[in-house]
Amino acid sequence: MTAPAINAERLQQRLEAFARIGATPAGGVNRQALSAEDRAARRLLTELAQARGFSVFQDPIANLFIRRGGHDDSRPPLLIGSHLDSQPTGGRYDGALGTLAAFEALEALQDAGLTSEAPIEVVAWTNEEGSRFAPGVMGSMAFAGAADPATWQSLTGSDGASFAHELAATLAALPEAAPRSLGMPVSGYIELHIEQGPSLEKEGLAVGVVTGVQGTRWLKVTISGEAGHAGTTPLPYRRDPMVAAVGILHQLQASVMPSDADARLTVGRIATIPGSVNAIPKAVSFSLDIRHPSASRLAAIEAEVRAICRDQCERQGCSAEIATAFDMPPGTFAPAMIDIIETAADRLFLSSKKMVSGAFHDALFLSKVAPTAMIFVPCRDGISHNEAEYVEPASVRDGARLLLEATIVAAKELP
Ligand code: HGY
Ligand code: MN
Ligand code: MN
Repeated sequence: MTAPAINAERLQQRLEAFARIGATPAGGVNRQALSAEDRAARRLLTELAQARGFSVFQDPIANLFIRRGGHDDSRPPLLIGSHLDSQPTGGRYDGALGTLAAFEALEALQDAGLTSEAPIEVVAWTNEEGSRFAPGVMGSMAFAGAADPATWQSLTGSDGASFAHELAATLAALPEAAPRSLGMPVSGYIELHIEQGPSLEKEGLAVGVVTGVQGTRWLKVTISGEAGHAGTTPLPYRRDPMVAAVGILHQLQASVMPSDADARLTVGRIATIPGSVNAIPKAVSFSLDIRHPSASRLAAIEAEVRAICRDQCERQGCSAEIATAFDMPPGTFAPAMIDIIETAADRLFLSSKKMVSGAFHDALFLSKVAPTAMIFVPCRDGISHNEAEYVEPASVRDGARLLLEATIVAAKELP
């Protein structure tokens, strides 16, 4: 079966409609996991699915599935999709593009009166970002059996919300979605996503054929010292956790990072307790997001972080507590699925290159249970996790065309 045309116009309108859910004044979206905005986006997708006669399911971690049957419904479904949750000041394409392009693929097949061999299911994974509730990729991790959602029930969000409460509210908000148990056999998974980096745009390439994902580790560092008076406490008498924290971060950025061009370190959050202008803090906490394509280097960087924390704390008479909030080892995708995507890109005359993803994705956990790979499209200046995130309509169209083309082949060829 050759792929029918996707309706680029309709997809663009869908992207705009979803961008209005959680829209921020600067043109981005704030649609954090399991929030009212996330629930609104899930509802809209469910209503679009019901209007098409597709069936809708939800599993216990609120992963949302939209199913269109195939010629042989006894076969495990091919999953295509991404996520609908966003960063607090996120862009309108991160996650939404892959989810809505997957839905467009189902619509295009239906409009053309074509039926895939295996059934196809569009999936919106719960809490890919991990920003409100850590860790990220919760839905796909649980689906792949790599984590037990019961361990997350007592989590509190960055906004103080209860994970259990927000999950229950999200599940209850979609009674139309038939409940489904966690995990199921899947014939394959393809995810379309923006690159969130500059290389495709710089090299003038239409798409990226993603062969794997680098590793990610999130640490929460809490430095404890002694609270004191800002005016009366001479410096030598202080045990100031902020001085230790600044020493740690300076040493990491000045010595550890420059020694390894493939390493990435980000401090996205820092807080002091009690947070009073005129009191030496009792404690300082900060997040560390560490990335590397190599698992051994990731472990080595974490060991360096721990050694530097010990050393800087000793100098300041402070102590450090380091908790691992997320540990996602690097992974590689299935050659069979990579090949399906690459040959489909050639068939569509879309210039492409193979590449590893700098961002983590739900696809990494799906790759543990089914042949999986990803498609990237360029985004302007490689900007993402930023309200200015933008994708040219031509790239939206190319990514969706390639997703549909590869989906039809995978739904036929994968067992
Ligand atoms: O942080 C990440 O890599 C993903 O974009 N959430
Ligand atoms: Mn994403
Ligand atoms: Mn993201």
